[in-house]
Amino acid sequence: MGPAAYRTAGLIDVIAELGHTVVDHGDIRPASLLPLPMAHPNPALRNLPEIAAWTRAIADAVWRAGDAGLTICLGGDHSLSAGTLAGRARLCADSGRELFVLWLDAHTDFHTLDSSVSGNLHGVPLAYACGLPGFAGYFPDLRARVDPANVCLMGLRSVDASERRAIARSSAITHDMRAIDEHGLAPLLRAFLERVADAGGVLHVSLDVDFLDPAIAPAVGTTVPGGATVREAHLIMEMLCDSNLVGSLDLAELNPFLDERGRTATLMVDLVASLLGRRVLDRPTREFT
Ligand code: B3U
Ligand code: MN
Ligand code: MN
Repeated sequence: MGPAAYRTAGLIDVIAELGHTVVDHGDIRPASLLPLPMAHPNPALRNLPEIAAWTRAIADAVWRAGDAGLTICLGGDHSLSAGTLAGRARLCADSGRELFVLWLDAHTDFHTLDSSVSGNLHGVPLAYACGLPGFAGYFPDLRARVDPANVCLMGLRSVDASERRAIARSSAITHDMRAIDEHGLAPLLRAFLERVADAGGVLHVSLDVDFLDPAIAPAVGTTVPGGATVREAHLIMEMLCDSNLVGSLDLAELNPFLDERGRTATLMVDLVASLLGRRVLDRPTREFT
């Protein structure tokens, strides 16, 4: 229901009104909605064959969409990013551009199929895309992986013990809410964007609704208090717009059943608008180029 809620909240018109041409590829479906059952030693895993089929379909669609414009993927829970990252990594491998990932989330989503305790596969997409072990034979083989050293996670405030160890062992950059409170978002993000720019890279942004504080974004199943404010979230999107580095965006975890009069969907649409150039005032110079 996420894509329908974004369409109802006016996402396409908002983007078009900012002067962009929108090509809507419609809702993606896996080749078969009845995938064969898959046995896995972790009995907790839920909907494994379905998510594997979705991952394949989304990766193919993202790869076919190409890298000419900015690809926006509407979810759906965060397992959608297993597909989008696989597709974007393949595109980058084709073009020789280096892929960077900004992961905006209360969670790291860095479980493997073996380590997941909840069995919810929205907890694994980043680990899969980074090529952590244990996905072979279940999820589609990656044509190209994401280099964990090119990943920056922001907004963390709920990390399982095994994920905490795995993310610490990886070379991903992690900014929990404490880091944001101590330093502010802007310098942390600016440092990462400078790295992307220096490498001539292209950035994929994965925005989980639970990055935002539940008081402003209630429409998500895994709310965690203490999230980003409206102002922090817009600042990120404005800085990303100024950087001109973003090639793709995921909007993940919106659950319209949990929304209050569409306010979460509307906020997410407003954030996309900031990313795509909506401004309060014109700025004489770009903050970051
Ligand atoms: N790490 C927990 C919680 C979680 C991850 N992503 C979301 N929730 N949305 C898990 O279930 O794997
Ligand atoms: Mn997530
Ligand atoms: Mn999350």
